[in-house]
Amino acid sequence: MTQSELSALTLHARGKVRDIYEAGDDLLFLASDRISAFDHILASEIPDKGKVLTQLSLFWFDHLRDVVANHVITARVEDYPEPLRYFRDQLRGRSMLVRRAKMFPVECVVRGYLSGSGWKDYRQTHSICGIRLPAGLRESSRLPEPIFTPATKSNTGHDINIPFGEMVGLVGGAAAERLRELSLGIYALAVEHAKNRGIIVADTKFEFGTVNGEIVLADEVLTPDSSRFWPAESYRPGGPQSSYDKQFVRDYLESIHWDKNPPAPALPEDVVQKTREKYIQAYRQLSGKELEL
Ligand code: Q0T
Repeated sequence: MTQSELSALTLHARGKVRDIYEAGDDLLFLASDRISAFDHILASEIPDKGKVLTQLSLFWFDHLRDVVANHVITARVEDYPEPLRYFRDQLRGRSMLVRRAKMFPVECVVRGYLSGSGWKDYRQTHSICGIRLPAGLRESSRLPEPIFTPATKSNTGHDINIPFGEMVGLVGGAAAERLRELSLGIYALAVEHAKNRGIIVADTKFEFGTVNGEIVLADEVLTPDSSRFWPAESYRPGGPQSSYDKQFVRDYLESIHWDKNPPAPALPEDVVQKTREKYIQAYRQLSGKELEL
C-alpha cells in the first residue's frame, strides 16, 4: 500500500504520512507506512509503521481518557460502517473511525528539552514563542520546566512558532488557556510514563478540536512522528541526540551524502528492517504490550 488506494472513498485531508477519509458524519483516520526524513518522504516504506503509530495513539488515548476526551469512535474494523468495512483488510490495525471535530487552527507544542526550531529560536533570542529562558542552555538541554510553544502551519507546510498572545487572537482567550493547560498536563503524564521505560519525550505536538462544544484530543498522539523520542541511556546535552526511531535512517542518508533535495532515496533492506524493529520496540516499551500484526 503505497498511497492508500481506497479509491471508492472520498479523501478529506492528506498529510505526508497519514490520510483522512470521509465516513458519513464521521472520518476515517489512516496511517500509512511512509516515512519522512529531513523533510522528505523517502522512496521506501517501513512495514507496519502505520500500525505502530495507530496502536500507540490508541494506547495514549486510553491512558489519558480521564484527563481529556478524544476523537476516537472505534478502531475495530468489524464495527466500521459500510463501505469502510469492505476495505477492512487494508484498514485493520492502522486506522481509526473518529468523530469529525472543528479543529483549532493551532499546533499545541510542548517542549521539555531544547531541540529543533526551539533550539534555533533560543540561540537567536534566548526565548521561544516569547517565553524568556535562562542564559547558558545548550542544544538538547532540559528546560527548567516544560513550556507551551504554539505554532501555525504555513502554506509551505512548515510550522511557525507564535507567541501565546497570537494564539489568543486565533482561538480566543478561554480556549487558548484551556489548550495550554491540557497540553502541559498531558505532556507531564507522558513524560512520567515514558521515563520509567527508558524514553525521553523531548517535545510533542497535539491537535485539538471541538465536538458539540467539548474539547477533544484529535489526530495522532505521542507517536514518534509527532514527538521527539530520545533513548534515555544515551542522553548527553550539548549537541543533537540520537533519534529513538529514525537514527539508522539518518545515518544511512548522511553516509550516502544525499543533498536533501528530491528525489529522496530508497533505503537498503537492513536499514528498513532495523528501523521497523525500532518502531515495534517503541510500542512495546511504551505500551507494555506486543504489537499485534
Ligand atoms: C480533522 C476533523 O494533518 C492533518 O491531517 C492530515 C491527514 C490534521 N487534520 C486533522 C483533521 C480531525 C482529525 N484528526 C478530526 N477528528 N476532525 N478534522 C483534519 N486535518
